[in-house]
Amino acid sequence: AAAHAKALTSPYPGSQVQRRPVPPEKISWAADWPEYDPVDYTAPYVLTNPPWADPLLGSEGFSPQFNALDGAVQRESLQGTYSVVGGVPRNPVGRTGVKGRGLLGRWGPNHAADPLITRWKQDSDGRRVTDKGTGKPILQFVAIQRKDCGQWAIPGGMVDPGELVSATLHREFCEEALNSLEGSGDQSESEKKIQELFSQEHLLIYRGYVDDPRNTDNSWMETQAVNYHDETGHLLSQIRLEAGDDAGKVQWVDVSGDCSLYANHARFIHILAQKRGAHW
Ligand code: RP5
Ligand code: MG
Ligand code: MG
Repeated sequence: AAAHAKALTSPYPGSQVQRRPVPPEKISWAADWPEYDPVDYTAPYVLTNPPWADPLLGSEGFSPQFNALDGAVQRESLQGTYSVVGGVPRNPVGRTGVKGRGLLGRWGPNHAADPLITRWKQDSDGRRVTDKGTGKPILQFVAIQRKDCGQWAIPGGMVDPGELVSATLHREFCEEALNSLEGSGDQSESEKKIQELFSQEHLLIYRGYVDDPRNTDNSWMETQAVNYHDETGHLLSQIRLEAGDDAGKVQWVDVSGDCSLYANHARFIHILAQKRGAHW
């Protein structure tokens, strides 16, 4: 797997904790480093046993089944089998300078889903806009500004235990980009349009490890980024975006190489642009 970078940044999100610096050549667990001494950090809130978090390892009655579907909790990694050393799972990409769970709830993989909602950029006459340099049409995607760090990102979120990833993608988009909760009874016109968009054919853009700043040596983010595309632009033209939940702002953003986004989301957008033949 490719190395990580955001997973090495200090301070650890939401804290003053400085990660143990990890030089690039020591990221891999295969690199010998007997004196490696990561900082132990699990956010106080995670230790209060919220329903989305695991107990401490070694707690009575907690015997997680790693590399397996553990009851409703998916502890298999999209990266393949990960090592469990002395009962503690190991980040499949490598060292991060922090042990424990940081802000993450699960030991091992923490599964998320990222809905990439796209349309072609149009001018006021409804014609597609192409980039002057590359001559390729410009794609737009729905981005949110995260409340936790102020960075722009794909409106993704965690897969609840037992939840289908397709349901997570739809739910998180509604929560973060429309500020609506589905299943609230009678469907509004816009909910129907969104329903239609999510039942259309989609494109898997990325599945695997996320280079998330919250990752630790023992807990890490993984995602499935899936593209739902409004080819004509008619489906989404009347939809009013409204930020909700952990999103502070929401807007359509032009896809380009200048995108600076949370974690390695820009990489997902790059793959998306290539798959759709869009300007980057
Ligand atoms: C990223 O964190 C994922 O790619 C996804 O966008 C997001 C999920 O976490 P929350 O938005 O729920 O904090 O790693
Ligand atoms: Mg969310
Ligand atoms: Mg989110």
